[in-house]
Amino acid sequence: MERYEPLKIEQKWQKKWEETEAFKATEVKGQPKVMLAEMFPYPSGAGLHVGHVRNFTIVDVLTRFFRQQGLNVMRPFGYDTFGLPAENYAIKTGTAPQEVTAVNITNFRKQAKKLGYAIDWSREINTSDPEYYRWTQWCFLQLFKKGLAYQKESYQWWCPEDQTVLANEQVENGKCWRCGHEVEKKKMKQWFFKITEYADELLDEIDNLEWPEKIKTMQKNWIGKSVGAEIDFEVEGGAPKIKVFTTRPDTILGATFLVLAPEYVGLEYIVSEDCKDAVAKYKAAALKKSEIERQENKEKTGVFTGAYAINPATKEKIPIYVADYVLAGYGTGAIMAVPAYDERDREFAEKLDLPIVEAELIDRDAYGTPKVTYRMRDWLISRQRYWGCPIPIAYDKDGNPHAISEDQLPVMLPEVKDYKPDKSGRSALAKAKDWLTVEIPVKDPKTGEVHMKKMTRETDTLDGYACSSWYLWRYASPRDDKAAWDEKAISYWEPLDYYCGGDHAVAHLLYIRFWCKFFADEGYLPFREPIKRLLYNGYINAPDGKKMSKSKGNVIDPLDVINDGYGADTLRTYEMFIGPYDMDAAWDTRSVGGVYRFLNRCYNLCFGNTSKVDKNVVVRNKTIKKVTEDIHRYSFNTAVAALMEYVNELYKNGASKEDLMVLAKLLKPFAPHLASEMLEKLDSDDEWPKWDEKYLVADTVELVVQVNGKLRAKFEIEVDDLEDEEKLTEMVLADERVKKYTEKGVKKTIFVKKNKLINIVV
Ligand code: ANZ
Repeated sequence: MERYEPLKIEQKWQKKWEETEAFKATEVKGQPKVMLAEMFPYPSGAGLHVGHVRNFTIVDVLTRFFRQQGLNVMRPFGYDTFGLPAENYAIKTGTAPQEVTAVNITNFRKQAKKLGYAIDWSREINTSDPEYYRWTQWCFLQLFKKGLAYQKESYQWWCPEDQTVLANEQVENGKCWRCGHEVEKKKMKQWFFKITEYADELLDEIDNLEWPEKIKTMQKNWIGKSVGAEIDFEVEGGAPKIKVFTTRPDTILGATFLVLAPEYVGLEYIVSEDCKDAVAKYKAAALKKSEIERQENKEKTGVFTGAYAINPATKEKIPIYVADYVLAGYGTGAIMAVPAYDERDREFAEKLDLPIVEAELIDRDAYGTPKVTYRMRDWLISRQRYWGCPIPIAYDKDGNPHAISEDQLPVMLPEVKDYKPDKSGRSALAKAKDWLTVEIPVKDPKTGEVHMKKMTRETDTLDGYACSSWYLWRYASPRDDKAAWDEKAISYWEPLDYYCGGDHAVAHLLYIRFWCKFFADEGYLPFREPIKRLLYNGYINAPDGKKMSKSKGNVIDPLDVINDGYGADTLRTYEMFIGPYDMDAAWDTRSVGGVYRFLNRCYNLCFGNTSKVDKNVVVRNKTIKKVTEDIHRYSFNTAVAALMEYVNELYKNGASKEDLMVLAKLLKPFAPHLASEMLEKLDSDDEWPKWDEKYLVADTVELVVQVNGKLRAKFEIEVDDLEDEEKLTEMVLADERVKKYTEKGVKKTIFVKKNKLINIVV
């Protein structure tokens, strides 16, 4: 008999699948479909890591399972390629991100193929491909036309040393990641998507999704709907009124001071002359803190503005403070402080020795206009970075933004040599002088005539999340050059049935829902929720339980596992066996060996002698049922465990051809190469087997009987009978096999239920 040689078998089947385009998906009217996808990866230079393998294999197990059940299945693949890592690499090395990305994609594809995924490779997409981002730009323009992409001043991290804007992740402890200089916030005009327009719908429809509860809760908290009121406070000396947002208008009698965010618009009209310096100093310090820091439960700080407001309920004069625990972007950026009822206000009052008044509660509507507020803000999408999708906008000489016309798309990302943003805070696109000027058709509002007008292009690029907010729809018709997605194809395949990932609970998963609702409203999509079911997988940690990281030197490279001779089937099966899919798990090299031995046993059983008698019909049917139901409830680890038990039984009793066919079919989603090899040997198709209930009526267990400690007989009994000691003892003592050892008379019987054992002492 030949030996199990995974690498040989895997190469053979991968070649076959490639040549026959085995996983190409086409619409078949009337045939039920399933579409599955993982959150597409960023193709880093390091290649696939064990986390990718877990994520992709979950999708693949389901893909193959549904294929074997006769459904029309689509499992596409793509790459999320724009973003900072490639750009940072480009800045450091001067290599074009386009080049690096192409190399990394080639490597990722090669590695994914080595894992034997049932991917329809004709549907591969890449967000930095002009044929793709042309349609990202089209999407932007639709939002722009409807006023849902707009510009507004906003604070950005700014490094005064490098003279450049920084992304959040480039700020480390308040310092620039590159030069270490302290960063500050600078006000700049930025582009936003108006996601808040859909806040209510995004919130209301969460409960209908088949998503993990924890993700649903995170989205709800992120949207953060608050029902409260706005109340106006007059300011002494004639400065404009201060509007506060409160969820507790009924506590107004206890409002003993007001607090404004340091960025409060109009602060300068409120602050008195002698407090100006102190306030300015405080504001400068506050701008250096992130919002997260400001919300942390640290000691409260703040300064007096020198001004007073009138509490409309008590008519009392109350002082106005500035403090960074009040955020500029929430509510109105101003609060009435009620230290008797609000914890943060109490801390602040105690620190600054301000009055705390336990006043009675009054009617909520007495002074307040009802107001609903959301924690979610509009989505800031402009980046002063090179490696992103160019925003299809140009400015006239007065600085007004105009849409690039759709037939001028894509706005190609220009080639430059130096990828660093320049000193004006603009991205490296500003250095492409030839590219900057463009002529676009503009309609004269009076005559209606269209003229070509010279304009200057936008040099900001889009946040990468914009590129990933519609990619699932591109999968329906990835080579379409007439539209972002084809109406017919998308109504057949989508919404997506299964989506798997372990990140982006609120960002990506909220943005894609927002775009879906918008494009449904525009008539481009026939559904309002893009993802039916979400599987949120856990992380794989190093053997010591710590996060894998290059610096700790504890990274396991999945390709090493394959190339060490274990093969992809072992790697895949192991990563499904490692634990419940949604829990973090630590890598265990010994257990990899265990899975490898299990696959060897499968191979040896199949290529060894088969038994002519069918002794395993009960366990076979039970295994079919268990594996089927386990995969349906995503319990992949217990499905693999059931297969291992099944193989143990087959070893004990001998395996019939039927037993082996079932084994190979059930194994195929996990170890597709080996299973294909087995099915070929058995001359069998891979149709998912069905179980016959008649073999599963009662659950039975084995009862062991000893006489004076020696094993004398075994009984197959129903599980429920373990509860009836008398009945069991009676049955055992009456059995011929036992009787011949107990003729001298039974002294006593000992029943150990836990071990399913009866010991008879004679
Ligand atoms: C008076 C009051 C009394 C408040 C009381 C609460 C309890 P949620 O529920 O999260 O929406 N607030 C309003 N705007 C704020 C801002 N920009 N930054 C920080 N805090 C702000 O919280 C709403 C409450 O948070 C509001 O109601 C306000 O304090 C504060 F017993 O007003 B409350």
